[in-house]
Amino acid sequence: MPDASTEYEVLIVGGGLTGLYQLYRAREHGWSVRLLEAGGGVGGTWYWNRYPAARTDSEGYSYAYFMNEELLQSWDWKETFPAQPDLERYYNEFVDRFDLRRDIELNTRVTAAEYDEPSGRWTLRTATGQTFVTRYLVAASGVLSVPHFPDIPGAGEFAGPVHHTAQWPAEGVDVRGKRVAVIGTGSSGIQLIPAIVDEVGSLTVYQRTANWAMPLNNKPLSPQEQEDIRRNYPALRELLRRTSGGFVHEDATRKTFEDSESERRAHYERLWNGQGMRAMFSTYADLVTDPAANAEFSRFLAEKIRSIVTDPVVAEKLIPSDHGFGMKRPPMENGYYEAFNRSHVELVDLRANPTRRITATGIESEDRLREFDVIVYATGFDAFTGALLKMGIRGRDGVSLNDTWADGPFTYLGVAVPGYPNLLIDSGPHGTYGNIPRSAEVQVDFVTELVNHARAHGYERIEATTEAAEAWTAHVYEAAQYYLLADGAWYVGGNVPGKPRRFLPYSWGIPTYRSKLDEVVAAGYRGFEFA
Ligand code: N01
Repeated sequence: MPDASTEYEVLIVGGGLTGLYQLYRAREHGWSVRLLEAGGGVGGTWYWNRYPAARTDSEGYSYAYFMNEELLQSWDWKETFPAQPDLERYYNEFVDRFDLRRDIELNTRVTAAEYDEPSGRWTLRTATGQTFVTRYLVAASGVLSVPHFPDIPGAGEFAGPVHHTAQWPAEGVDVRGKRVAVIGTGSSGIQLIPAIVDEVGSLTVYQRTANWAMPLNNKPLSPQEQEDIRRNYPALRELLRRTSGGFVHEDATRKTFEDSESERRAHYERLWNGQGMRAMFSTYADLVTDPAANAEFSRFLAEKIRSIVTDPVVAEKLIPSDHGFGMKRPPMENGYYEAFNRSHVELVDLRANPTRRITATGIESEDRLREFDVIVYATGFDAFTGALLKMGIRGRDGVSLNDTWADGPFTYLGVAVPGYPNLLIDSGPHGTYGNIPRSAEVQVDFVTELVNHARAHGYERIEATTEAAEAWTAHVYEAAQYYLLADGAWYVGGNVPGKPRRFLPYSWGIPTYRSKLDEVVAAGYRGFEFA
């Protein structure tokens, strides 16, 4: 453990897949670096989200780190969509293989980060009372890393165990024969519900907004498929660089009504039977831009839900009425709809039957009190800005980032904020977003070269100009206008009461974002000032 006076050139906050990759790059370039991680282990999302059946909906081989051929060749993806334990193992193996662990400080949550203008240094304080000083503060604190707990009256009164999917205990939760409530039907709830349905005594699902889920269609990978994957990494890398989300799914080029009804139907069926996020990218080019096209696909999905869920009243409740497919990030499911055919599963529609309060024994709704042994919050995250705004960041003149972003984030390229010199953001608002390792590597590589540029020229300070940040922030919002978006989506801040409604990620895809960064570099880091 470093003593209080230890100073680094770079401190990375966050030991998830983004921060670990940043640490790898930092090492490669010989920076004096340390990584601070709040959790007791590495892996970020894949350390915290240990709920049953937590897994990616990115094909594992597209989710790998691509910068080291030996690493690529030495890891076998056992199933198409790896589960949390496999991914946690992957990040631990990565850290050990490249001897990164000696630069990682676990159980170290940053609670304050203050910039000192005269020295050009950031001082970080942690929840455990440590102090670190650094020239560059690199935030890799994640976009879905701060769990959101809804403010329900009486929430602290429940006498039994209460768990959030994103803070699932490592020893697991015993739900066998128990009366379990799950609040929330986003990707986490939709993965969890079928995974525990066989074990619980009863399951009550509290749904505020129905969601469009499609089958994940996960399957084990045979030794032959694994070998093919290892051989085909060069081609895969090119595909992932080309597709808008950095997924294996090609972006659709045809529009919905260019196909006849029967062609469309056949295409929709193929998507339903396909794997992962394919429908999000490969349905039709106008899926999330043309309301009629969107309604067409959503109608198809509604029919699917009606065909699976035997109780027509429950089926109608499970069909979203306030947004079409893709207007929110769609969850991928494995037996979710079927779970509602089980006699011990109840769906509580919170719009028709709101929660009054939580009591010592259960959840009291308008109609009645339901008693439980365990309550699970699957209520999502304070996305994109949550982690940064919880870090106590103060820039020049002690100005708080929370004040600077009171009306929503203000950034240049999602990487830098005027007034916050040497704060560089690897994962946050206004940056690129997609298959996370693929979007993260673009941003991390840019930040790495930006710091290298400053080092090579003997600069000690990097800061975005206000004009550049104004133009980028306006561009992020303008870019999002082309898409059909659900009001309550977490990527517009709609899931957290009081959060400014702003479109949070950059929406024109990873290749476009990468080319914008390339232009900035080619123009001598236009929009940045160095001193
Ligand atoms: O969170 P969510 P999540 N009372 O925000 C409900 C990634 N991920 O953890 O829609 C009652 O999507 C809320 O209702 P509403 C993925 O990117 C990926 O599920 O706001 N309910 C919603 O139903 C995903 O999109 C995987 O009306 C309340 C739910 O809680 C992102 O993480 C797996 C409420 C939250 O859904 C977030 O997913 C898991 C309240 N007061 C996560 N407040 C993969 O498969 C909120 N809710 C890769």
